[in-house]
Formats: sequence, C-alpha cells, structure tokens
Amino acid sequence: MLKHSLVINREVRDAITENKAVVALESTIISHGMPYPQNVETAKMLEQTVRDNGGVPATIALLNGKIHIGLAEDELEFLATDKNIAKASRRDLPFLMAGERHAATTVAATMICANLAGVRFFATGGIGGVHRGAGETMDISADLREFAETPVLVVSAGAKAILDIPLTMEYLETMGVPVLGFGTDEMPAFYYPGSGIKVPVRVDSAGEAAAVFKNSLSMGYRSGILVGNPVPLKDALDRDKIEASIEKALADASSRGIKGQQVTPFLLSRLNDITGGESLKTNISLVKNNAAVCTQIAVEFFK
Ligand code: PSU
Ligand code: MN
Repeated sequence: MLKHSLVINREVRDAITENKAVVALESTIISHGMPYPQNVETAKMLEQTVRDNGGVPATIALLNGKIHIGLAEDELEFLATDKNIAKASRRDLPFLMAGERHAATTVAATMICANLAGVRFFATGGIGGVHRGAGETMDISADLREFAETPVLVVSAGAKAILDIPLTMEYLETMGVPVLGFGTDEMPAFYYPGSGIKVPVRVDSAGEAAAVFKNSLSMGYRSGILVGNPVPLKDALDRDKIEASIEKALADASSRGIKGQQVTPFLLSRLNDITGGESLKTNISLVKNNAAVCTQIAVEFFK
C-alpha cells in the first residue's frame, strides 16, 4: 500500500484497535444508486442505525485518489451531489488512485478497502451479480468474485431482482462462498423476501452468523460471507408488479444500448420512475434493516 493512500478517521481507527463493531458502508449507493436528497439522507440514517445498534460506522469512498474509511457529513453531501464522482469497482481503484480522482466504491471495492483497514463487516442494499442475459452479454458483477478473495462479511437483501438469481447463486457456489439466509430458507430477492431459490444454510440469530464467520476465518479462508437478509415485510413490493416494472426497465436499457458500469445505476433510476418512487422507498427500508443486522452480527463477533 502506497504511503498516505489510506485515510482512516480517528473514531474508526480507535474502534478498530479496541475491537469494536466497526461496520463499513458503501458509497455507490449514494452517488449512483439513489437520487438527491434521499441519497444523503439515507447515508446519514445508515450511520445512525449502526450507532443505535452499538457499532461505529465507516462509510468508504475515494477522495482525491485516497481511500477514506469514515467520512464527515460534508463529504457525504459532496458524494451525493457532485456530478464527477466515478464508480469504482476492483479494476478501477488503481487508475482512480493514480489520477487522484473522487469515486464512490461498489460492493467489491468497499470490501477491498474495508479489508485493507482491518474492517470485517459491511452492510449494503443489494450486491451485484449475474445479469439476466449474461449468456449473451457476459455481464457478471465483479462483486461476486470479490467474495472469493476478501474476508469481509456482507449483509445484503440478496441479489437485486434485476439480476439472474439462480445463476448468481451458482456462481457463488463455484467460488466457494458461504451464503447464509438470515431467518429465511430462501435467497431474498431485494424488493421482495423470497426468490424461491434455497440458500445453503439458514441462521436465525446474529450470534449464529458470527460463529460461521469465525470458523471461516480460523480455517484460513480468504473468502467473505454473504448474508441474505430479507426486506421487512411492511415495505416489500408485490412480486408480480415489480417484476413487470423490471422487465420494462430492462427493455429500456437494451433499447438505449446501456452497457457496462452504467447498467445497474440506469436500471435503479428507471425503476424509481416506473414505480413512482416505490422502489426507492423499499430500497431505503431494506438497507436500513441490513445496517442493523450487520451491526448486531459484528457486536456478537467481538463479544
Ligand atoms: N444495490 C443497490 N444500489 C446500488 C448498488 C447495489 O441497491 O447502487 C450498487 C452496489 O455498489 C453494487 C453495484 O456493488 O451496484 C454493482 O454494480 P455492477 O453490477 O456494475 O458491478
Ligand atoms: Mn456489470
């Protein structure tokens, strides 16, 4: 690691040394996943949720090419409003750092940066995965292979329903990644609780999830763990309705020739328009729930 490239704020640094429950939060959801002002409101609310559950939040982003672990309020506001924030996944980090750029980190990049800082827990909304039609496009998020490489436990509401969930699960199995259903036997489908695809293991408490992670680390596994945490029922969307909206958004993406990094942000924003804000409301609810559960797991881990 180049000197001075990793900037960990004081509170987070102290919490790491004291083995406190530090929980990483990503920034792509702020810069590319939600509109303003809901994005910055959500970012602050997530940090508060981590605190309410006894943890220390560490939102991660690249500022002037430096990896920042733990951001100030004005930095969250900047990431939420500036139009020149890049989207950084694994492949992008080295050149964005060299170019001294500002960038929001995806799940993959947030895992990498958290791991560099010694942060083992991370809450997000949904992970990237195998896109529908990947047989043609080969569009498979770098998030998936990151789970094979980087020992961070990630709580998410499953793979976004805009993805091919069965293929995403196959990919994770091939990569040897433990996937846990939190209080469920099925992989959650982001906007609604059950995809119909079984998870390999169900856990019913934060302590059980922490125990699985401890064993994975003690085996010397370098891989992470994916915890699928279903969206709270009161905010879940109707499966058939949201699936129809997703089909529409996917058709728009393909007719406009949207490719690569732009696909996920485009689909999220189109869905928000099509559903008249319903998908965004659900997104905010599930990510909050993930922050709470992730912190509870981290607290159990350090007990
Ligand atoms: N889930 C959301 N909103 C998001 C994302 C996921 O609800 O903005 C982001 C995450 O940062 C994830 C990224 O890592 O989308 C995946 O992008 P890609 O498919 O290009 O790897
Ligand atoms: Mn992609």
